[in-house]
Amino acid sequence: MPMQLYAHPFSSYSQKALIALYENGTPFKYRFLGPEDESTLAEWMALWPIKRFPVLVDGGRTVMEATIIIEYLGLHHPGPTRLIPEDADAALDVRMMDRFFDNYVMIPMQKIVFNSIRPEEARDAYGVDEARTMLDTAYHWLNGRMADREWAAGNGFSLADCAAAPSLFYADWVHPITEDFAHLRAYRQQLLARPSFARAVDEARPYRPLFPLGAPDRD
Ligand SMILES: N[C@@H](CCC(=O)N[C@@H](CS)C(=O)NCC(=O)O)C(=O)O
Repeated sequence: MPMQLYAHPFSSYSQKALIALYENGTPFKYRFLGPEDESTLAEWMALWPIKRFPVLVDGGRTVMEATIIIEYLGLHHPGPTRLIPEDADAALDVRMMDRFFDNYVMIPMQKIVFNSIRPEEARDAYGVDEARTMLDTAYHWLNGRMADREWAAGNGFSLADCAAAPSLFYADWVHPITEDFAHLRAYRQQLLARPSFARAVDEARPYRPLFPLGAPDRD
């Protein structure tokens, strides 16, 4: 029985895990979470009552959280692309940047998106302002960091870049990375050119009309 990934192609955290699977050509069964497949949805909700995806099932083991899924793949299904360095100290940098992208890019980006689909009276303008300020600060810091680096941490493509790719992809849609941040824009383009992420972006293309704030005509 191959591993199974409960995911949706348009979901940023699903893409993060998919990049790791595609990097290494790891075989898995895509358990597509869509409203038309109630039984897959029910299986996923039974596996993870918190109702967040992606979720990976490998034999009797259920693994939640995109970062931990990538850590699990590296331990139990390693491939030619090592996404977490063997050296423990170098691995700290990778994990630090993974946390950075989740906490300070992905979460504020999602806050802006989710706010837009709330009923008008439940919207949180203050929270959205805070999220935009956080993105501005994150862009500024990242732009400096990426001035003399190819990838977010270490010398090669890593878990940190798996987190960076979808978070910067969607963050730029909701809060544009302006021309002031040339290094960060170049890094985002480089991520888009990485075949594993390009595949995830292509698979998600049909869902762009569903983007609540309107998807731009690019990328
Ligand atoms: N911390 C989780 C976050 C996962 C997450 O928020 N996934 C989104 C899809 S991108 C989700 O499940 N959304 C469903 C919802 O908010 O109801 C991870 O790293 O995997």
